[in-house]
Amino acid sequence: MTKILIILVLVLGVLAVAQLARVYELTSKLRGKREEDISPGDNRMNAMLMWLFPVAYFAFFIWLIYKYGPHLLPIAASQHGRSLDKLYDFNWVILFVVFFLTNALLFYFAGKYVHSKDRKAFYYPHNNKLELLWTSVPAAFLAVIIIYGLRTWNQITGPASPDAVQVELYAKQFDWTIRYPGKDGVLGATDYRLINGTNPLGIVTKASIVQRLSEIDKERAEAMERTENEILPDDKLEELSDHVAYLDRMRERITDLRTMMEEDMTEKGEASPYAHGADDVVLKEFHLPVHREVKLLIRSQDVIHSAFIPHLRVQMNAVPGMTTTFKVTPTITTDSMRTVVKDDKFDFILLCNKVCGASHYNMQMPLTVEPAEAFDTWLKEQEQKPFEAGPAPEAAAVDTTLAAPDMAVDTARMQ
Ligand SMILES: [Cu+2]
Repeated sequence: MTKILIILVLVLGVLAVAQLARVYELTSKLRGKREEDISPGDNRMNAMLMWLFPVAYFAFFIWLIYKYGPHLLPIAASQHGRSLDKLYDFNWVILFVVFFLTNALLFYFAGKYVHSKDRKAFYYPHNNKLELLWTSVPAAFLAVIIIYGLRTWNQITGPASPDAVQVELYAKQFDWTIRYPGKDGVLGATDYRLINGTNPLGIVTKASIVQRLSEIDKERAEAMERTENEILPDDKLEELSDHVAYLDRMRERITDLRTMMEEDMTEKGEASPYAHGADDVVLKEFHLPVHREVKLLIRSQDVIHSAFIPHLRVQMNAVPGMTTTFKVTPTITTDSMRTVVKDDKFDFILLCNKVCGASHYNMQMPLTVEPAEAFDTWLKEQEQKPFEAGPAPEAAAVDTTLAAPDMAVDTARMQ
């Protein structure tokens, strides 16, 4: 209601001003003055306004910075975050100086050279020295901005050191799953065909392959039984036979994957990516060590998401079908940050920064940054309950059409 009233007042105000202008026009006509005649008084008033306007303009600008400045990015809590902020501030300083200087001069001269009958404009068509000056000075400034920017960019996007801690951020609609490499320090290979309730990232291990195959066989047997023992309409029968064909194709591909894995492991031994999945730790909790370089490996299961940790100045797309990376060294622990921002409940946060669907707004996870020793202890605790996707590898027979494997999986951790 208040809004409607404000709009009404504004509209009436505009109408009133228009009517006043009309009255002024008519009185000028009555006094025998031509409408386009501009008196020296008019000119002086305009010149004065030219000087008054920038005062209001700059005051408003400074007020905006004061009012909304604190809503820009929060304190940087990572190494590259600080250099990024320095670059950002450096650019702002240049922009502010140029903005105030050019606008101040623009309005000052507009007011100073108010029209005067006794003054004639000075004809000054060209000056090579001036041209050179106003081309080279901005060019030099731009070169500095670009070189400084590129150097910072290269530092941020350069390769991570080989002993950086590997952490995988796995995005799907609409949550994050975190994977740590376990004792061997290397993340194992993954394959989407192995994704199921207990192996949400599709980690390739002998056990997970056996489990997935047995699931497929069970599903196939159920479908076959229905086809043989139930009286079903034709379209339902067709649907079931399509499904069986799909399961057969899936089984073949997973068997191929197993062959590939076995060959790779025989050939490369410990260097094979398939040799590292069994001890990977999959969690719904996100911890990072302070002052230690971390290499984030970012993947997506369905659509494009974006991993965004504003305090760490981390942002990288999560693209289905590929792994993107971002290296970061946190510099402030969660505890120290709580003291800095004077909030006991403060947590760093991992957000999705791509509108990825209906619950995008809620695709977030708190992040705990802790001292390196505390992180190591925490990770060891998680390793005590290693992620297992099926029976122990030695129990895995090639023929998996038997009973469903014993699912000794800590599913509670996956919730
Ligand atoms: Cu998302």
